[in-house]
Amino acid sequence: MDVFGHTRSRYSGDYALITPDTHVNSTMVGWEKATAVFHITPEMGARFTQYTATIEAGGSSGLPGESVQRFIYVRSGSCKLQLDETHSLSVGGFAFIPCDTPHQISCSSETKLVMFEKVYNPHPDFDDPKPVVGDASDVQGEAFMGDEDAQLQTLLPVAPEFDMAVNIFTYQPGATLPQVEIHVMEHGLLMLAGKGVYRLSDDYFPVAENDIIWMASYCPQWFVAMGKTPASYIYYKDVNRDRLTEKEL
Ligand code: UGY
Ligand code: MN
Repeated sequence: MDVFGHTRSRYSGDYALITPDTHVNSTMVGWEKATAVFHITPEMGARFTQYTATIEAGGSSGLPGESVQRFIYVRSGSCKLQLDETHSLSVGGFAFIPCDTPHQISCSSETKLVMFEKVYNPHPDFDDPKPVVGDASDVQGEAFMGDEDAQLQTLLPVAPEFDMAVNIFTYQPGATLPQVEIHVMEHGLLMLAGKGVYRLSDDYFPVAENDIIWMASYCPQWFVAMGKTPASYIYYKDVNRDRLTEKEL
């Protein structure tokens, strides 16, 4: 008999686990032939958004709101990004678009994009960040805290003008986050491949490809990769700003 009325999805104040069976589409004003699933938003208590945008053949993006910076990562399909010039992005391609920067994403076949957006908090001592366009396969990984089996790719420059970071973490089976982390930065995360167990607060969840997680500031977190193939996830974090002068959303 089919199991019904159950899901692995959880929302628990300082974290959320969001599994694909619970996704619900929203329309997006200003976008053409496109829908979004908003996974993580301020309604949940987050200070950023994470959503999946699905653009059909012939569809295109709209602009984010005032002061909102946008990060896109191509999960499937391909697109053209009209920015300073036209960039072609395929799976693994990514772009950071500073706030209030005209741009458009257009697709000639169905394409899924991982989207992170955040209101920019300028730093008085630094100029605003410039656009970044790249491909994850060109970004060198680094052993995380000396562990070659836990490779961290930092997709955006580590520089004070950026108030957000997006990284890809890839773990060999059996590799772990070396400590239970408790920190002020919040995270939005998408499992790109593989599986493992995520500790969120005092709970432990089996997680697999396409699961999404929100971790609030100070949510205890830990991960172990399991199975026969590497586990990887892309994740957002807020960085580089004085906590007392951070603008309220
Ligand atoms: O960047 C981080 O805080 C990262 N180590 N956290 C995580 O993977 N949950
Ligand atoms: Mn962390």
